[in-house]
Amino acid sequence: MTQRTLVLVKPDGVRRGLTGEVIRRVEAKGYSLVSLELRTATRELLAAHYAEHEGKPFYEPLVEFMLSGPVVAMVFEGERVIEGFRSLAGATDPTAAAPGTIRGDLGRDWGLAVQQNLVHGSDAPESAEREIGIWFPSL
Ligand code: DAT
Ligand code: MG
Repeated sequence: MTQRTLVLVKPDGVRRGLTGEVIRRVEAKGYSLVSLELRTATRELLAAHYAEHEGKPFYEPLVEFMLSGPVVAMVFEGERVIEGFRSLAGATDPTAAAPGTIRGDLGRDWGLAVQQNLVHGSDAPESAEREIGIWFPSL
């Protein structure tokens, strides 16, 4: 089942120069890059992107963090890429994320209000479609 997913290299990943490493891992797995853009998010865009988390304790710190610098937004395509990228990314908490994953190998727990965990990946076909529409309306 060929799918598309939205991947973001978050501001911590861009700042730390890990964009290439993230792309390398995803391409090495066999997924294809469909679209890529370096951009600075806006509050409006993030409100749509993170609508499911509105009202949670980490929501405001999450939005502030995502506004703290540019992100690299990408669409990848491949067989079961939604689940596959989540597997490459690892658990949300970088300390708990398994070694071998992007977050497990490269993410650090800074004891902050929000997990600065390097990457975002859509978690289901419906969210992938919704998120790709938000970040890449022309796709
Ligand atoms: P994921 O990014 O693994 O899909 P999520 O959708 O549950 O995780 O949350 C979105 C982001 O919000 C996550 O990447 C980091 C932050 N976050 C989630 N839960 C958190 C928590 N309990 N404490 C701090 N930050 C959290
Ligand atoms: Mg999520």
